[in-house]
This record gives sequence, C-alpha cells and structure tokens, in this order.
Amino acid sequence: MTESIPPIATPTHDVDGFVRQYLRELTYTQGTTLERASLNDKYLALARTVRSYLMARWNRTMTQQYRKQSRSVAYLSAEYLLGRQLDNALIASDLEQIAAEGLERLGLSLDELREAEVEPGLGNGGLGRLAACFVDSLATMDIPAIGYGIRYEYGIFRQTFVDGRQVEEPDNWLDNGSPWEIARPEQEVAVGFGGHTEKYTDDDGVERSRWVPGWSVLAVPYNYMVPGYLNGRVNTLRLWSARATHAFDLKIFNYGDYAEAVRAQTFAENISKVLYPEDSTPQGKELRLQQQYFFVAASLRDYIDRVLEEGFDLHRLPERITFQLNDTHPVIAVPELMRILVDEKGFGWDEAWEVTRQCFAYTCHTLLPEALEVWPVELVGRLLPRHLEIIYRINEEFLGQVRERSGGDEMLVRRMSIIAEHPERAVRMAFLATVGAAKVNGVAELHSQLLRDKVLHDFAQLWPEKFTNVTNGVTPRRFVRLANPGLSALITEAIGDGWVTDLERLRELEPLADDAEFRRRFREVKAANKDRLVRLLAARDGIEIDPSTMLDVMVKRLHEYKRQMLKVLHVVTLYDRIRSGELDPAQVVPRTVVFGAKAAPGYKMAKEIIALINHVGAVVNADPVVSQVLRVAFPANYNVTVAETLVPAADLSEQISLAGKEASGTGNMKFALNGALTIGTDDGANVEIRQLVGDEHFFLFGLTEPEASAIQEAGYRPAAYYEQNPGLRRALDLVASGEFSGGDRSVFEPIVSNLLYEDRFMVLADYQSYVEAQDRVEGAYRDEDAWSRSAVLNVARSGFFSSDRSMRDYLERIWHAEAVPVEL
Ligand code: B1N
Repeated sequence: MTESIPPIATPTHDVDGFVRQYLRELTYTQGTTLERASLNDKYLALARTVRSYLMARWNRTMTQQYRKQSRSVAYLSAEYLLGRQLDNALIASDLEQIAAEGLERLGLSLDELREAEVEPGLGNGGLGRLAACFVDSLATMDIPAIGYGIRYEYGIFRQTFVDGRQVEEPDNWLDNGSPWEIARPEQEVAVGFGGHTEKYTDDDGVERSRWVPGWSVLAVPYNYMVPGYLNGRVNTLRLWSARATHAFDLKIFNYGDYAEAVRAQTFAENISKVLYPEDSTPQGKELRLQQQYFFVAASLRDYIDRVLEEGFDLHRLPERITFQLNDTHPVIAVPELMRILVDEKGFGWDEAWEVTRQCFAYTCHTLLPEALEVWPVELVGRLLPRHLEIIYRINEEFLGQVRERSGGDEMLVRRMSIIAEHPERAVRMAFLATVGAAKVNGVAELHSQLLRDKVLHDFAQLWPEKFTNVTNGVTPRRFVRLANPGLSALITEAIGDGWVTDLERLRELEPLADDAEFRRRFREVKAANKDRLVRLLAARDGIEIDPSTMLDVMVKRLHEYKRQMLKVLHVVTLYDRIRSGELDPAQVVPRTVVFGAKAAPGYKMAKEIIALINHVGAVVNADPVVSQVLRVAFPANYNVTVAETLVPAADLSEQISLAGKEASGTGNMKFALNGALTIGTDDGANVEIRQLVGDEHFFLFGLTEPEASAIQEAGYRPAAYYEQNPGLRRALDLVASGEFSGGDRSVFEPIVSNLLYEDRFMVLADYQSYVEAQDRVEGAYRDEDAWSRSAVLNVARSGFFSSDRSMRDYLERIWHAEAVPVEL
C-alpha cells in the first residue's frame, strides 16, 4: 500500500522553499494571512516552518533507533532549563541565513519574531541547564539517548521588583501556544499512588507481594525535538504531563457529582502544575515526591514497554541502558525498577537487584547538608507503600553487608543506614542512590574529592571503584555559536568552523593572543556585544548602562553560599572610599556591576539580600560623584535568554562562593569561553578553569576549603574580622546606619547581625582578600592590551568545558555507549 504513496519531501533548503513553507504554515496551520497575522501568529508559523525541516530527521532517527537497537542512555531529570528553541533549531538545521532572507522577502524581521518566543523555564538554575546542555551534546555526538522529565505547566516564576523587593509571578509559558512539542495522548501511562500492599501465593506456590494503589493518574507524554548540530540526528526529550484517569472521574460522575469529578481531575493535574522554585535547598513537600514518582514511573514504563522491542529479556536490561539519575530527584526509580522486576515480572529478589544496580548511575550535585533530600518514612509509606517495603529490604541486605565487612561496627551501620532515625525516621535519598547505582559521580574534581572524603566517605571506603568524577560542561552551540555570533565569526575566520563540535580546537587561537590586530578585533566584538546588552536592558528593563565601562557581572541563583553579599560589600566599600575622598574618582576604573538572581520564594535571607542590592544600587546610581565611575544594574527575571546577551558582553566574571560549597558552577565556564576574566575562589570548577587558563589570567582570592574547614572547626568568630578591619567595619557600619534604607536602621539589621554573629559562609573572613583581588582587577584592566591578551587566552584554553567533553567522560567512565550515525 505505502509504496504507491510518494515520499513527502522536506521543504527545499533554500529561500524559495522556506518562504513557501512559511506561507503554508501561516495560512493552513495558523489560519491567517500576512496582513492580518499578529506577532505571535508570525512567530508560530516560523517555529513550525523550522520544525518541518527537522521532522523527517526526527522520524528517521526514531525509525533507525528502533530497528538497530543499541546501547543507549536515558537521562532522568526533574528539570530541563531549555531556553528558547527557535535559534537553536535554526543553527542545528543550517537555516539561519535562509530564514533571515526569506522573512525579509515577506517584509518580516527574524530579529523581531524571535523575541516573541517565551523560553521554557522548566528548571531552577545550573542543574536544569546542565541537563539541557547534555541532551544537546548527546544529539550532536550521535548518541542514541532519550531525556525524561516533567512538562510543568508553570516553569520557574517570573521575578519582578516592588520597592526593590522580589515579587513572584506565575510563568504561564504555554499561553501563546507551544510549537515545539508534540503530544502523544495515545501513549499515556497510568501511575499509581497510595493504597496498600498484600501478600499472596502465586500459581507456582511462591509467596509474593503486590501493590494495590488507592488512586492513580495518567501521564501523557509530550515530545520535544533535540536536534544535533548539522548531523541529521534529532533525539527526543519526553516530558510528562498529568491528567486525571478516565475511570477515576467517570465513577464519581456516574454518581451524579459533577463538581466532585472536576475536583478530582484538578487534584490529579496538580502533579505537573508547577516547578518547585528551590535551588539547592528542597523543602520536603508531598507534592514534590508525587512529581518525582510520577515522572520516574512513567519513564520506566515507557522505556520498558515502548522503547525496548517486544519480548526483550529484562535480565539483559543492563546491556541496553543506563538510567542516569540527575541528583536524587529521580532516585525513587531504584525501588520502582525492583518492584517491576520482582512483583510484575516474577524475578527473584537477588536477580532483580543484580539487574537494577547495574542499570542506574547517580550524579550528585551538592555538598550542602540541607540540600540532601530526605523523605519522612511516614510520607513514603502513605504515598508508596510497596516502595517503602522494598527500600527497607534493600537497606536490610545492604547493612548486613556492612556488618559483615566491618565486624559488626554498629556506629558505622547507623551512619550508613538508608533510613535515618533522627530527627524523624526518613529515607536518605543520596544513600539509596549510592547503594542502588553502579557509579556515583561528582560534577567537578574538587567536588568529587569532597564527596569521597566527606559526604559519602563511608561509601567510598566500601566501594572505592564506584566513585568517579565528571566535570560539568556547557554546550558551545548555544553559549558561543548562538549567543556570540561576533566572536564565532572571528574564531571561524581564524581557525575554521570545526571548533563548534570540537571545542579543544580553540587552542589554535593561542598564538593570536599575541597578535595586536586580532586583539583589536576581539575588543571590537566585545564592544559590539556590550552595545547589544545596552539595547536589551534599555528596552526590557528601562536600565541605562554605559558600554565604555568595565562590565562586572554576577549572575546565578541568590544563595548565601554563593555570596552575593561579598560583592555588595565591595560595592559599598568603593562607594565609601570615593565619598570619603580616600579614592579620587579620576583614578578609578569606571565599572558597571550587573547582578541577576532569583531567590527561592521562601528563603528570607536571600530575599533580604536582593532588597539590599537594589537599595545600594539606587543610592550609588543617584550619587552625582560616585555614579560617574560606579553603577549597579539589577535587571529582574534573569533567565537563559538574558544570559545569552549578558555573558558575551561581560569583562569580569564573579565566581565567589565559599570554597567547598559550589559543587561546580557552569556560569563560570560560559563567561571564560566568551572572553571574560574570572575573579574567583578555589571552588568547584573554578579550580579547573584556573589551572587551564593559568594563574596570570585569573584573579584568585579567599580561603581554600581546608583552611575554611579548619577555621570553622576551631570556632569561627566573624566579629573578630569586623573589629580588626577598618574598611570592613566602615562598609558594614554604613549598611547598618540606614544609609541605603532612607535612614531606617532596622531594615538591614537582620543581614548585619547575621554577618557579625553567624556568617555561615565566611563573608567577613574573605572580605579583605576579595577587596585586594578587586584592586588587582583594576590594575590589570587599565592595561587594555594585556587584558585582551588574557581574555583571548581564556577563550583559547577553555575548550575543555564543552559539554561534549563531559559526555565523552560519561560515555567512557559510566555509560559505555557508542555513537550511531543516522543514515540519510
Ligand atoms: O548543580 C549545578 C552545579 O554547577 C552547581 O554548582 C550546583 O549548585 C547545582 C535541588 C538543586 N546542586 N543542587 C541543585 C537544584 C534544584 C533542587 O530542587 C537541588 N542544583 C545544583 C550543575 O551540576
């Protein structure tokens, strides 16, 4: 039958083909005309046009994958911070130029239409963005991979400021339509919750357990394209959305209670309603555990029943797949796979465990104790009673092993137990992950070392070979090629375009750091990028910045450990030095300090620090003398889209967390790759950045992790630093005095007393070293040629931080999967 149907051609890869397809989409899908179309209509037609060029590749990728089943990777992540899709799809399909020309022919502007896209903000920060970079790299490297996650109806909140204080608004990113997703309601999967377990004897006389859920929801998959860069592969990101089960509401409906039926539906659909806006410090909310089990259960079911060929022997599952656990959020997958194998597929416990622990690998993203997820036993038992039984059994057998190996060291047994006893009985998800996974990795060298030495020390002693490191990376497609077209063109002119998929080739730029003409052109690009930022901030935020000043940028989630407070104290110190006449403004390098940061809505201190930044900024910017050389800009709602304009414009990258607290950081990599110099502590991936770019091209300051730990152990007394350091005293006194709060001393009192009497992240201890490093920055920036030489070397030596390299490391150390090129 199908032979008689001619193949449907992809629109031709030229301006004519593009224009025809565009008009087709506008007319027949969007149902409008060029004359009547709204901006959103025009954008949607454009998105669908670009999508149509990728569709055949997507189908081909899926067909070939199903035919040639090979080892692959399933990335399980509760967050994907994707950023806008249009530009990435354009570069992946080599349509940028064609689209620009085609639209121009129709009297439209690509630049204008791309602004209509609302980015899918389905993540909080680094962890979610990392997942997005990883799926991009996997597709570009031709690895058969699938990403699984949640299609939140509301992503990370939209931040606004009212009187300098953060106010959150819902992110209704789906409101104008979502051209990048394809719903597959017929592939829905039921996910159970609650109820009870029961024992029974099967037909062979074997005692078994089963779970009788009390309620269930449907998980509906939405597929997103993940196009590889110019390689013909389009992988799939499958995000789950919750729907009420038909049976569930029908039953109630039949009783005539329409309102109750609708209520039940709303209840079910709440599960994928909103992303929890906590970065690094999750609150143990019931709905969050529901979300985790919801997407994990749907994903495992989908993989086993739909991705694997029918009749596949699950004993061989580890030959086919690694489920990579992005932090502990999907760890409930471990008992879920055990439940499927033992309860549904009739495996014995030991054989099921053998399969399960070979199928999972766990990435830890933190060191903060409060960030390690812990679920009360009471909650797990109520929501997932069978899983709790399975977790107990896993723990029992594991602790048996610990006892045996340690000669009955009960202290050790208690320390390593998956079940914590205090302050309440709770499941330690990081321990469950470590026991259930074949490999455990940290996300930068220092972080992996600290995991082995501290957080998971007992486990690393027991299973040294289980632990490894994979340093994070970022995709050069989005964060260089697309975000920095000027630099990209300059690099390509110098060394060809191979760097986009082989970022180590940036090394070939090293000799050009000594070429005055190249440096001049490099500065020209930086200047143009600053102009682009000036236009963005003016249009988006009504903020005016001077592109001739040094751009000093600190963008990341607001968290005390990241120490935005230290940056504020530096600003206050400069303000104070200039006002007091200690510094002659004529001698100061003019700079614009840019902040971008969202605080978790329930994180009080973080929100106070946001207010302080805005209030200090207002006073500094209004001061006729100081504002000549120092200005503060804090655009609200920092997101991936803003990053794409901000990062390429930056001169100085602030990476100033307390050593031993930032697992890796990935913003640090984006800045270095775009030619900003880093001022930073010896923390996370900063350590590796400094080693690669060289000490002369990096402004190091602050305590090392061992030094910080030693001071803490001896009893850290922040007030001592205040008492002994006049500059610090003046800065803190100024904040306390009401200088930045209209004379009201009470406003920032909580910040000041926290710093003086607690200062968990040692802001005061690192203040002097930071201010001195900033003085070195000033000196260096004055020598324009030396600075741009350092900037070029930062670019040339940062190729290691491509997420393609991260993927190679995962493939080699953990996944052992191979590239499968898609045949055209
Ligand atoms: O993951 C990033 C790292 O580069 C950062 O250093 C690290 O802070 C970040 C609970 C987290 N760790 N933990 C989270 C996010 C959301 C949530 O609900 C924890 N994010 C990180 C990528 O490795």
